[in-house]
Amino acid sequence: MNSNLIRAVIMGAPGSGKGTVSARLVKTFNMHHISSGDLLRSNIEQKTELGRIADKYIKEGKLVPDVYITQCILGELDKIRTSSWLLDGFPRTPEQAEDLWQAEKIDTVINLDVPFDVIIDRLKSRWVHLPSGRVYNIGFNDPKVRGVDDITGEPLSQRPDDNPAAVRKRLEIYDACTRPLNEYFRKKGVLVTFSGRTTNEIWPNVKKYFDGKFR
Ligand code: G5P
Ligand code: MG
Repeated sequence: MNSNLIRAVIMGAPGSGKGTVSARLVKTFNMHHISSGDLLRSNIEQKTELGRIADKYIKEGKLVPDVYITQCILGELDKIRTSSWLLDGFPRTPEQAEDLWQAEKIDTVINLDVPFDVIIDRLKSRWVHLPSGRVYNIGFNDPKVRGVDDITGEPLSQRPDDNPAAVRKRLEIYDACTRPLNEYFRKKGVLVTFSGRTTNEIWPNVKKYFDGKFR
């Protein structure tokens, strides 16, 4: 296996900017981006068996059970053995973390630390192009034409789990199930935390870290 490959995970609360930082990392460091949320939403769109199961959990802001998501993600990683990759949104539970750690060699886990008050505000103004996963935010990265995807010209929508009740649930679950994984990866010696209130504040530090570690 090529030892220059990067195998990285990006973690952080819902809306902390994982997708936004991932897009910048993928462009700068030529990595495959695997977002568990995008994969599930694409399964829902295509009405697969996994999509049918995931739909109700996602709408309520709850986690999809480990058994479905772990198999799906490890299967995706298997398809890109010879590429660098960035895993976004997985793992989220101790069981997922352990299964991933057993299956793959992880070089680094990036943890985005953004205050909840900032996140709650942001998610109100998020618009997405569901088929591609492209994400916009009014006042931060606006689409060129309001309500329309820059690349395809198709209409943008709001995510069903960005309503206030689902956002509250997602943040609660993050605190209870996912935040404790920081300690798990810290003990493994691979965790790096980046704190800030905006992606533009966090991104230069993430880039500098990747430049130092992987170039
Ligand atoms: P997802 O899709 O993984 P979340 O909840 O983890 O969803 P989300 O909402 O996708 O995370 P993000 O990727 O961290 O957020 O953030 P983002 O999209 O980049 O940024 C959020 C918004 O803020 C965007 O509009 C962006 O443009 C804007 N923004 C970014 N930076 C700034 C800034 O500096 N300023 C401003 N003003 N705006 C900014 O998972 C969804 C669901 O799928 C299931 C669960 O049900 C989950 O709830 N799921 C799983 N279930 C079990 N196990 C797993 N591993 C699962 N993975 C997914
Ligand atoms: Mg995301």
